[in-house]
Amino acid sequence: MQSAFPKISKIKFEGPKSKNPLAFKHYNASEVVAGKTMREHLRFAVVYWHTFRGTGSDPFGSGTMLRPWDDGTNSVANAQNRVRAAFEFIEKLGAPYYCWHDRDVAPEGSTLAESNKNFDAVAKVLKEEQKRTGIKLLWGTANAFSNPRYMHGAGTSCNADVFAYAAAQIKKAMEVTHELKGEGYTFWGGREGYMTLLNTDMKRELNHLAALLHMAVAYKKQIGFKGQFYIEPKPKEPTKHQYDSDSAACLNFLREHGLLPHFKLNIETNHATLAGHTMQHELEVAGAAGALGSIDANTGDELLGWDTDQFPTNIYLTTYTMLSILKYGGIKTGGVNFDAKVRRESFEPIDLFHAHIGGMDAFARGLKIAAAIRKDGRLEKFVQQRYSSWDSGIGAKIESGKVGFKELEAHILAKGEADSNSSGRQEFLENLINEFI
Ligand code: XLS
Ligand code: NI
Ligand code: NI
Repeated sequence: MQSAFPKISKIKFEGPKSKNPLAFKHYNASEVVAGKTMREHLRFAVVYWHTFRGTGSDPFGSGTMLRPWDDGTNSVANAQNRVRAAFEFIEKLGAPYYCWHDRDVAPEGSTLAESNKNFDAVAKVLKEEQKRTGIKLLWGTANAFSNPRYMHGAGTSCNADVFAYAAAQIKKAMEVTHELKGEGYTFWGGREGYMTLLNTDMKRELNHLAALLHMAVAYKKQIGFKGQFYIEPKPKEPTKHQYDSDSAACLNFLREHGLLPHFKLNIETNHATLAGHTMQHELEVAGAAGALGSIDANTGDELLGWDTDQFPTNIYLTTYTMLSILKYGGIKTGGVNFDAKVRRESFEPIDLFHAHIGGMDAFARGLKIAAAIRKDGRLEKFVQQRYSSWDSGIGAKIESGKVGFKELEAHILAKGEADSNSSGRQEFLENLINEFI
């Protein structure tokens, strides 16, 4: 196959003074920050769906993307060719990982058997390219939402046959993930929610979703797949309400159904926005529960209000994201996965490089800034100090469960009034963050 990006060579780190749009200004893979290389901290992943299957179509117009390596057909041969183009891109970019949905990499057939056969034929090439380049699969997932059969959902469909189909499709996607040594497997509930409660038995649907995930856990054991399972919160779109609406809802669902030990969360920035939260909020909710697994790094446009999946370039966003990630011990099995797409107007192949380089540099800066804030220690010390009344005396007794209402009443009766409060110093802290940006 001819080169898909003949005019572009391996993207290099040239430092902050470089004016070369095809060079990293901040992402220096081998540079050590807070005890680990940037490569180890950030574990960047390229998504197959937006980057290699995105056409640029929107509800008002057809595709715009120029992708010379793609013959536009739905053939297996074209899908295999596309794999080579994808790996050339990822290799030149220098991202260590990629992610896919089953139906992004291989065309769906007219039966499940045919789809599985197509998938195997393309997976063979994925395996060859992984071997050739050393690029690894961060996670795989099944697209159980695009085909019309999934109109009512997959695991939460009112149609039991559709549930069975989804299970079969997920089974195969897990097998291929395992075969390609994927480090994880993600569940995003594409249409697991409702459009109207008038036709919905919510309790039954949620029980079915839990049953599907329990089957996945059991099958994972059976095939010896050791990768991490993730569930990806999103509040709406395409449905009016998705059951996995945010980190807290996912954690509650997993806990209620005895699934929490088997899952971590894959948190996406634009989904946090749609849920009316910040990314930092979602990361903190997951982190506090020991369930921070991976991130889908993108950003939305707050004036548009849908999942626009833009590349992240906002340094405050990446700084706050990395502050929370470092606080909870860094990314372990997951990665910084660019679930993001170039704009419809950015239709040339080179735009894919600009987009990813910008996202990687923004995260490298966020990492460096967050590490510097942590090293400085003032922020952490402030928070410690703010809670110091819990370190001894009555606070320590409450935390260790040694006292109840009666003892607390006696404590306050003896003092007459609570000790005075101190300022939250929000403005001081915001200024402190700006010192580092
Ligand atoms: C859609 C989701 C999806 C998942 C993978 O909004 O972000 O792309 O990441 O199914
Ligand atoms: Ni996502
Ligand atoms: Ni999304």
